[in-house]
Amino acid sequence: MQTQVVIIGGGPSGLLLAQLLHVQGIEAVVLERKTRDYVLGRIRAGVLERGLVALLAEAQVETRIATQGFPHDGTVISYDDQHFRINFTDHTDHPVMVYGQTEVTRDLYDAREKTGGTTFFNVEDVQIHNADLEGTTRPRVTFTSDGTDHEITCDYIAGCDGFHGVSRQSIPQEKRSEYEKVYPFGWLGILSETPPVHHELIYANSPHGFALCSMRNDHLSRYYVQCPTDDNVADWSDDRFWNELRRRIPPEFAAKLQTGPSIEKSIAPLRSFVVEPMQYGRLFLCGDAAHIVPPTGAKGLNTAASDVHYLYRALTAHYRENDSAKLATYSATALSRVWKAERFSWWMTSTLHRFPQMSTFDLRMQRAELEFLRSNTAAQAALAQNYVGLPY
Ligand code: FAS
Ligand code: PHB
Repeated sequence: MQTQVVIIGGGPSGLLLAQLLHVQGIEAVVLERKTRDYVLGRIRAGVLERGLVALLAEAQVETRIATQGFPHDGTVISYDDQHFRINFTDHTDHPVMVYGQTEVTRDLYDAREKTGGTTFFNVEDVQIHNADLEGTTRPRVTFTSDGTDHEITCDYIAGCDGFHGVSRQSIPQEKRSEYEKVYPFGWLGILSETPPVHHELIYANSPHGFALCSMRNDHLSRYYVQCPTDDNVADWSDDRFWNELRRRIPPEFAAKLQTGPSIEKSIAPLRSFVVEPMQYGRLFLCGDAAHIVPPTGAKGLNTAASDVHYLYRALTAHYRENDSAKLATYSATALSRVWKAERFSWWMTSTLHRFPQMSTFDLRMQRAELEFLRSNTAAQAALAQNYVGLPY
């Protein structure tokens, strides 16, 4: 089999890239380890930056988000007995869009099926060959799907297979540098068919730990509480979760909280991670295959989108204008924005969570950071610019 671009991974990165390339008349084959339904069953991100919303329009999948997405002009931040609002549109002229990653992925799969593009599901033993060879030797990807062996020869490979995929590992150890910070806590998240406690998100730093009140729509809420890394989700009854959430958010919101049975409940570990470079010969990494952020800044999915923007733009210049300069500088260009997203996610996590063994001085520094943010317009503008999305 031959194609122009093989995309390993059928999550949001891979599907968005495939759809954008299709719009430009560039052929791609997508390889996904799981089934479409399994991928759609993952509950993950909920907040889209303006850049991702624009990319979805460019990919011609903006119809549902235009009617079912919720623009948010700000967010609430609370600490101790204070809370205040950051106004995104005052500082940036842009809202963020609340629209679940599950729906983004669903829209992209629906669009992919309409294009008739080739997608292999249930793939196993994916291997990348000749990605680093220059000259006329073309890269190959071999794999099995439903018991049949396959080989695809291509021009380029996009590694969109997430943190546990094969793509990053296909870059020789001696050719890559990895940067990592593992946080001493996780997030216990639940989804409940209840009205959100507030019409905007609430990020709460409380003496009992971090909490986040989010949503998917007017009758589907998404909540998180910081928990120890070794907690077991089976030990968290719904009642225990709701009681813990209540005591971490301001009383005026806690009093309005409508609870109900959880329809999804899971614990996610938190880490910061970046691999450099994000390319090796004709293999290009996008999204979680190259970097991970703690979800506090809502940057995971959105930084995957900016990688896809840079790679799509580079591949289009190559195929449409015979200009490969952007391909050559993809890693440096993508990493420049990746590191800014890493910084913001680390800063939001450090400012809003209670770390084990925090000294009284550490606690005062955290409160001073939040006091400065509450009282300083420039500080609020900086948060707003990062949250709605730095320019591509
Ligand atoms: P993904 O991991 O989404 O997709 C990679 C795809 O590749 C998967 O479908 C996988 O099955 C497939 N794959 C893996 N290995 C393969 C192989 N060898 N061959 C073929 N396919 C292979 N971000 C936020 O902004 N907010 C959040 O609240 C948030 N919550 C999260 C919760 C969890 C538990 C996790 C794990 C992540 C969360 N994220 C969140 C980050 C998340 O949204 C990612 O940034 C986003 O899924 C990145 O998309 P992809 O790069 O496509 O990677
Ligand atoms: C979510 O709605 O899942 C969500 C929103 C904002 C975050 C993290 C997760 O920072």
